[in-house]
Amino acid sequence: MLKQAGNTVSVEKKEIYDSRLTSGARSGGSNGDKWSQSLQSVFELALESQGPERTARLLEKLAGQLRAAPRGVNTPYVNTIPPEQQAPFPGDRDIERRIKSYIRWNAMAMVVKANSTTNVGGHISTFASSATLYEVAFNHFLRARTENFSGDIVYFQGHAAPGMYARAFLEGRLDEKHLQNFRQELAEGGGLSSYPHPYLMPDFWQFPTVSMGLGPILSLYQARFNRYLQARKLVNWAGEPKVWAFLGDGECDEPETLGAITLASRENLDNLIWVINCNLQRLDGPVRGNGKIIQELESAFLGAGWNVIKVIWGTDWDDLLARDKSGLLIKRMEEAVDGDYQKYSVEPGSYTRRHFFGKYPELLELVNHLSDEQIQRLLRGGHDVRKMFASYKAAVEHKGQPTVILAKTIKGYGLGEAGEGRNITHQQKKLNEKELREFRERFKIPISDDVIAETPFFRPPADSPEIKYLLERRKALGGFLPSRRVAVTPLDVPKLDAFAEFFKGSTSEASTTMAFVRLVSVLLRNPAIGRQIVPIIPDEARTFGMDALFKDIGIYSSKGQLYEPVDRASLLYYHEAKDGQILEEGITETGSMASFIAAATSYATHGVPMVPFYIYYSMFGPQRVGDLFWLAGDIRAKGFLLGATAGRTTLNGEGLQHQDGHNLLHAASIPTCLPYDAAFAYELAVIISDGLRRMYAEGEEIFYYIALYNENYAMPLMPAGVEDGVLKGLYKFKPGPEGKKLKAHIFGSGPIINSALRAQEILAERYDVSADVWSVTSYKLLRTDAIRCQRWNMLHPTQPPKKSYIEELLAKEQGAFVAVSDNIRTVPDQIAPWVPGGLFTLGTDGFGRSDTRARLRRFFGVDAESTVIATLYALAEKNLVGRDVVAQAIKDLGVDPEKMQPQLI
Ligand SMILES: Cc1ncc(C[n+]2csc(CCOP(=O)(O)OP(=O)(O)O)c2C)c(N)n1
Ligand SMILES: [Mg+2]
Repeated sequence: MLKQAGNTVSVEKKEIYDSRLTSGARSGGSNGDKWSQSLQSVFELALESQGPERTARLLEKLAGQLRAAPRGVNTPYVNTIPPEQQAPFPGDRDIERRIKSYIRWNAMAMVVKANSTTNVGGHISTFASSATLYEVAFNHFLRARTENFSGDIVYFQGHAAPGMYARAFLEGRLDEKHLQNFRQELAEGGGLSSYPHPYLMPDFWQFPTVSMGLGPILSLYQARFNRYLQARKLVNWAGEPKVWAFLGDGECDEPETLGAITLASRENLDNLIWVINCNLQRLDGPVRGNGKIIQELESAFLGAGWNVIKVIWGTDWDDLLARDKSGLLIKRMEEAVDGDYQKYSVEPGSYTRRHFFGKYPELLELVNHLSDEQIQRLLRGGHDVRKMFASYKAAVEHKGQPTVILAKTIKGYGLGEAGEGRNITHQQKKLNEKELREFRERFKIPISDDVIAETPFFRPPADSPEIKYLLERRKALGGFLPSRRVAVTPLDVPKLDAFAEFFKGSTSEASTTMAFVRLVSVLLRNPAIGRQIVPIIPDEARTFGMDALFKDIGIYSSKGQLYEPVDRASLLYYHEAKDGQILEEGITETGSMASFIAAATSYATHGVPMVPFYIYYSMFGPQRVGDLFWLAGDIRAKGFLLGATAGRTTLNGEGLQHQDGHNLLHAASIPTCLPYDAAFAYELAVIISDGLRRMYAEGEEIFYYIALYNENYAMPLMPAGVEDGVLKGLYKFKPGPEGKKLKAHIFGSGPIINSALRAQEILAERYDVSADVWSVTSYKLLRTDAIRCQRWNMLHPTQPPKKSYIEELLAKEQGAFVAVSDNIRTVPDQIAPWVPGGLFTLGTDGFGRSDTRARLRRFFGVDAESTVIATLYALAEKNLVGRDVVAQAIKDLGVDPEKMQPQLI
């Protein structure tokens, strides 16, 4: 029975496949018609013999069974495009094969060479499996930027980088020296970066991809951002660029890869094409040894509403499938798991004959005419240029949905015993002479025996048919790829006086978040750059008081607003519009960050500078999606990141998971990021105004991280001449009173500067101490400047030493220095080595808790009283006051010396 049932299933699948062959209809074509005719006649018979009521009951019962029946979302394990619907391949297959073989060789040679003298690593087998996927795309589809066209956007799989370099070598864009120095970037003359890194190769790479999952999610949001630019008429493209992402099947394990795919179908992103190289292996072994990654991905993508094109079998299989009348071949294809297929790629043809075809005698007969050698060479779809061309063509022509191409390949294809299909192949970096000879023979590389051991690079002469063909193809497609070009007109950014209202101070209380929202509204109204502003929010606009912007500038929605919003009558209604300016991303920090990056690189990608302001819960910033923050540095992003509701004690009620006291440190670790911790509205205005100048007028490829807080207090008037200090990271905000016995200095940042200011009063009134209060806007910038000077001094020991900004500024200051921060102590400690006589730091180390700000600040020891005690203690440490004074202050100020430790370990 079971066997019969199995057969029935496979025969049905065979019928479906056959029907595709004959009618091409995905739904089953004529086969479907037969079924519908049969059901119709049974229905009519029932109606006639049983009457309408009983027929209705019978049908209801059947419908009930249908609802309960399990329904998968898979099509048979064969190519989606049947042979007769396949677009013919327009290229010269022989020349393209030779070009591809040379690229294969050079890609392998650069890794092998590098590892013959160094241990710098590299990957051979990823590109070996995807060479055809890339070559067909390069020769026929990927369009570069030209005067009239913005250029397709291509995310290359990071580990396939050697293949891209090897192609650029044939194109004459790179020379032997570059290839020789693969992964040796510090060698004389420079070298090639391991993976796509725009920071390291700014004229070549556009998009970093090697942290798995980031390329895919960036590509999704990039495709959507392209639509946003068009909807807002910020670009005027003759044709819409396609966004292509090449990724690995193992990479699909990353939540970033699959986690946002419904965005693409929801937004009808038919400008997006993913090519997943299903070589069935990842780093350690099979991706789904016990299952089928292609089928698993197919159901995920079909379920998510994508157009799915499977390219599983090469042309050789078409004949076998056509001749198999029993449906057994498809049944066998479906029975075998990926672990089996990997084994077939490693074993000789005789093994596949015995174990794959041999399971059913009919299948053995089907391949009787093939030698073992021919069986072994039966191509997988991803290695067949004709199949790949047809799938790409179908993808670029598909309307209304994004497309994913699932191409089956063999990892390490062509490496033979050196790694083809082997579990070790991902790490294979060396080939012995025998293996090199085999590789050469297989791909017919004209390299002689006497030099083969040196793995020389091979480039045919410039006038060879191969080079001419390759250059002609790229010319027809607009030029070379990958290629990064920055040709952008500077923006006419507002001068500082445009922000005058923020310098006046206010008696009414406000938070820095409120000041920021106000500042964005000012910028949005600016005639020169208002339209370039891109506010990005992950479902927190109301938290930050940004809902006021909804009505003014609208929330971007490709569908406009199809419903009457419930709050339509109110002033601040939820206003979605086709040309809306706000990107309201929903609850996805990853997606929001991907949007930020698309906007932040628009100056390079499209030559259209955009000014993103991405505001989010500070805790869910760098620590949540730190790898994307890091990537923002590599990709040379420009824009503003606003870590709102920062501060371990300032955001008080939300407790441990929300209270951020350390993301400034994460941000500080990114080389191109300027982290600022602003205390006052005018600081914010000075920082943002200068950021606009540096990034969009001067063209610096940097970005800003600004901590914003939600504590309300009166915003002071800007003291004269502090702009430079605000930008450099430190300035004296309020000197202590004259005529006191003792001198001290308190560094404060963000709202905690108010602890310093109250401590200043107490110290003066009760302890005869004049404490200057300084605002520290950026510990990182002070530190980097100091390190730069220190390093120069070390390397130029006999020359007059340079002094950093902080050293200059504090040189003449006397007394004790204390820092108080709503962040962990490591944040202020960054500058300790350059503070005269050392720095005593108060911070919020340990987990946060829910309570009032007052109690939290006492608990962590960052309130005014704790700051007074710390200042007296720092003075006592210098023997400037007696320890009894400190003991008395602890009593006077009511601080419990035995209170709980916030940080236990
Ligand atoms: C986020 C992240 N985790 C881990 C790695 C290490 N790593 C590099 S390649 C690789 C396997 C990739 O497999 P797959 O995506 O199938 O690509 P293939 O090389 O097979 O084409 C892993 C785990 C990485 N680069 N990024
Ligand atoms: Mg793989």
